[in-house]
Amino acid sequence: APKKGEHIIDSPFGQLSYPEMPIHEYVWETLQSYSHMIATECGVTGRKYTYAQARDYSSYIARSLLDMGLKPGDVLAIILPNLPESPIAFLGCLEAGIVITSVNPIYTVDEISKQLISSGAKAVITSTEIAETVKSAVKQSMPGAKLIVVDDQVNSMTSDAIPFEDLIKKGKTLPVPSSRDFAFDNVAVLPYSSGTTGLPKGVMLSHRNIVANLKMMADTLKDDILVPSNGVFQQIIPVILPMYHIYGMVTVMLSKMTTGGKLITLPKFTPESYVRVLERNPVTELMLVPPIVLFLTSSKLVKKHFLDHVTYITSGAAPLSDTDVERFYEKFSIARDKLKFRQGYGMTESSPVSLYEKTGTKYSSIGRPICGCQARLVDPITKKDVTTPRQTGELWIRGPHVMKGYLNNQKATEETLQDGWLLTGDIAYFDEDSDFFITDRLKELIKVKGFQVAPAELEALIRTHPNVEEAGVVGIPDDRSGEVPMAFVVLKEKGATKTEEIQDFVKGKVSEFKELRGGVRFVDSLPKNPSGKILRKKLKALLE
Ligand code: AYL
Repeated sequence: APKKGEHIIDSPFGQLSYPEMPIHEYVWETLQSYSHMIATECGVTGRKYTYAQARDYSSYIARSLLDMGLKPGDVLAIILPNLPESPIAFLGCLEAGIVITSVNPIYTVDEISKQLISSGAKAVITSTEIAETVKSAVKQSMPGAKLIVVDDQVNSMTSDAIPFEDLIKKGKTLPVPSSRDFAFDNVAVLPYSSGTTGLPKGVMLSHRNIVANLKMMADTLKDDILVPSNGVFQQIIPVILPMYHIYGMVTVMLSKMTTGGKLITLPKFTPESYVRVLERNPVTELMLVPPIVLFLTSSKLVKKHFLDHVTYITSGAAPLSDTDVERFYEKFSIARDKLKFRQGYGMTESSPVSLYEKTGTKYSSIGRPICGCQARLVDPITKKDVTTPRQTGELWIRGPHVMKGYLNNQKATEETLQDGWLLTGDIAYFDEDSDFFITDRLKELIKVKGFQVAPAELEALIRTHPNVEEAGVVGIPDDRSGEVPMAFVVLKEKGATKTEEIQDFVKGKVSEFKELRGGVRFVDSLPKNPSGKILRKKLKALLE
C-alpha cells in the first residue's frame, strides 16, 4: 500500500505469481517438450548442444565442481566469451549452489584482478583464447584459485588448468549430490555495476530476483511468446550481447532457454560474423543495444531478406530515439506490424528488466512497469512524488526483482535501496497514457555502446600519472557508441604534458571501450561541491 505522499504507478500487466525454485530448475522445467532440439550453437564453429545434452552436462559440471572441493556459497568467476558451453557452465554452477561472478572477457589483467579480489572468487572458468590473461590475473590476485578452461580449439593449456571437458566426463561417473537445503534468497549471481557513484560493486542477485524477473517478463509478454509445439517451431536468436552482462545473461540466455529457443552464440561482435549468422539462419528475434540497431540500418551488408523471419527487435540498455527506428523501417521497408520494435528499460540492480514498451508503436518510450513491478518518480531536490504527466523526477522501482544489495558495501546499498525502492539514478517522465520516457541520467555512469564505464575508475587511473593533480571524467555524445569518456585534467606542472599523453597513459591499462575517445581537456581546477565531490554537470556545461 502506498504511504502518504507516494504516487505509485502499478503495472497494467496483471498480478504476478512465480514459483520458489532455483534458477536452473526453472530453466529446465519445460525441458521435455524440446529436449531433442538444439539449445546452443556456435555461430563461428557450428559446435552445438541439444537441450538434453546441455541439461546433463551442466549437472555433470555441478557434480565435478563439488567433487573438486568447492562448496555451496563459494564464488566462482565465469570469464567467457559467448560460447555454446557458456550456459552449461552457468547452469552447472547454479546447480552446485555456487555463486557466479560474471566477468567481462575483454578485461585487462588488472580489471579481472579487481573483480576476483572484490568477489573473493575461489575458482575461475575461462576459455583457451583468453586463458593467458586470466592466468596472469589469477596469479596476481588469487594464487590458490582453481582454473578451468573451456577448450575451444586444441588443448594448449599447461598442467595447472583443468579442461572443462574433463569435468563433464568425470561428473558423469560421480553420484548426484544429496539434496541440500536450498534457500530461495541465497545469492545466485554477482555481476558488477558501478551503480549511482564510485567504483564497480558486486550486485547481489538471488534466485528469487532472477526467477521473478524471468516470470515478470513471461507474464508481461504471455500473449506473444511462441513456445514450440511438436518440435515444429523454434525461436532462433543470435546471442551477440555478452552473457557476462545482465542483459545477455538473463533476458537473452536464461529467458530464451525457458521457452526452448536456439541460441546462436558469437564469441565477439564483428560485423562480418554477425551478418553471416543473419544470412544463414532464419532468426526470429533480435535483442539489441542501440548501436547495433544503428549498425543494421547503416551497413550495406545487412539485406532485407535476412529479417524475413524476425517478428521482434528489442532494444535496451541505452536511449533509442524515434528517428533511429524510423530510419530502420525506411531502409528495410518492412511493414510495421510484421516486425515490431520494442524498447526495454532495466538495470543490473533489478535483474534487469523493469519497464517495457510492449505495443511496439512508441519507439522512444520505455513503456510501463512490467508485471510485478511498481514505479514512482521522485523529485531529486524536493523529494516529492511527481503526480502529473510530463513532469520529470528520479525513477524509483520496486518488486521482487530488486537486488539484495551491493556486496560488502552497506553505504552504497543504503543510498540505493530505500524502503524497498531502488533509486535508479535515471530521470524520467510519464505521458498522458502513463508511458514512461527516460530523459537524463542523474548518476555519473557513462554508457559506451550500452556498457558501463565508471568515471571514478578512470579518474583514479588518470591520477596515477606523475604530472596529474586531479581528474574529472564525463560521457560526451557520440554517433556510433552513444557516449564516450572524456577527461578534464588538472596538471601539477602546466605545459609539461600533452593531452595525447594522458590518452596513451590510459590505453592498455583498461579495456578498449573505456579509453578516452572523447579526448582530454586541461583545466585550472575542477568544479566541486563543498564536500569535495566533483560536479560533473558543471564539467559538461563547459563543453557547450
Ligand atoms: P546496466 N533507455 C535509456 N537508458 C537505459 C535504458 C533505456 N531503454 N535501459 C537502460 N538504460 C540505462 O546496469 C539507464 O541509465 O543494465 C540504467 O540505469 O548496465 C542503466 O542503463 C543500467 O545499466 C532489457 C534488458 C534493458 C536489459 C536492459 C539493460 C540493462 C542494462 C532492457 O530488456
